[in-house]
Amino acid sequence: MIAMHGPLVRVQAGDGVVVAAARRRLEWEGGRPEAARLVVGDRVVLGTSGGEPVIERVRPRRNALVRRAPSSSRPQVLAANVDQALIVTAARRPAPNRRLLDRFLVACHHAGIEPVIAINKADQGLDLVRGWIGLYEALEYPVLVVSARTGRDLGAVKRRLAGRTTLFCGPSGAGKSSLLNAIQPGLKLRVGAVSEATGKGRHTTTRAELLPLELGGFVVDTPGLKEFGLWNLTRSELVAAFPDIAAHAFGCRFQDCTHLHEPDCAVREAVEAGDIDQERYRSYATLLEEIVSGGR
Ligand SMILES: Nc1nc2c(ncn2[C@@H]2O[C@H](COP(=O)(O)OP(=O)(O)OP(=O)(O)O)[C@@H](O)[C@H]2O)c(=O)[nH]1
Ligand SMILES: [Mg+2]
Ligand SMILES: [Zn+2]
Repeated sequence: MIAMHGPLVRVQAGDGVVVAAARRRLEWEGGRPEAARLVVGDRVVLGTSGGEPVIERVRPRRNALVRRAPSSSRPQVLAANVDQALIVTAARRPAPNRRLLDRFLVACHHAGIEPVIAINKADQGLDLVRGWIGLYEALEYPVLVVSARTGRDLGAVKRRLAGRTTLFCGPSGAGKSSLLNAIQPGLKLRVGAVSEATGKGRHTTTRAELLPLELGGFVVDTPGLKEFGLWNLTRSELVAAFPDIAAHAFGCRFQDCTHLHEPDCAVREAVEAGDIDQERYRSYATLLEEIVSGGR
């Protein structure tokens, strides 16, 4: 499935594209998923009704990147059936947001989607990111430092994309669409300037869309996200998604230690000793509190 256009759905069928309506009662093979609405990346079975193409069934999802829809208690699926997610962050404008980056990393881990961190706009200078790139590399997340404007290291991005389906995600204005245009100018995706007043993007891309690459493979360009609330994670799944925290958790006195306030907590000791990065620990603590309070 390529994109939703109100009631109509654009579907890649072989080499061609078909515009189809979805049956009112879609059949979800393998059972209804948590968020039973078609999303970009869904694999569907087409039939016809009155001579017009219709979507009859949806294949089981191999994976899905899900967040809590803003100010609601419902899940929102960003895309399904992707091989990897390229989490795009600007080097300076909009200001890099470690908390949001960690949220994306946790959600990818939970969904079983391989994350790749892309620091775009390297031409703006790397002083705001230099201090922590090595930390993420040490956690074995690939980090690409690139520039859609100057073309810096776009070859590395292309090698990552070739032959795979990649979700481009990150805040508005980070340059997701610009990177895709730089890689494949024929895409002609709309891009929008970062606001001078707020330093934020202007939500230029308004719907997720699956795009075929000349290199082979597909990308999903998505609208920038301001928030990423976790959906349906347990405490232990959260710890598992923080390899740096998980590596120390076995040393805590209490087996069910939350690493927030218990005595003899090996995680907090490691933070104090500088063995766990403070910002990573803050991300963990924020997300844990969100889980405990039910996501509000
Ligand atoms: N200096 C510099 N500016 C860039 C670079 N890449 C993108 N930009 C600019 O950043 C602004 C935002 O780019 P977009 O590609 O629209 O960002 P986006 O992430 O797709 O944003 P949304 O669609 O709103 O989520 C545009 O003005 C781009 O020209 C870069 O490598 N260097
Ligand atoms: Mg865009
Ligand atoms: Zn602990």
